Amino acid sequence: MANVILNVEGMSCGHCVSSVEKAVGNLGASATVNLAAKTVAVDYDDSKLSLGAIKEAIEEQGYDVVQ
Ligand SMILES: [Cu+2]
Repeated sequence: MANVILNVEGMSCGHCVSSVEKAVGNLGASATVNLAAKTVAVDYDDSKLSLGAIKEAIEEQGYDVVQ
């Protein structure tokens, strides 16, 4: 398992939080958004899922993964 904290721009409300958490959840990972800090903490199985796929899922929702 791996844990990363991504800096994500553009999240502003509860709707954004649930979109991001759902998109990452659909990949079989778990995401916890911190709106104030503009971060998304992701726990995932790095033998099954790449970090790139997670970033892509977040960006598909319309947010920018800064790192
Ligand atoms: Cu929002």
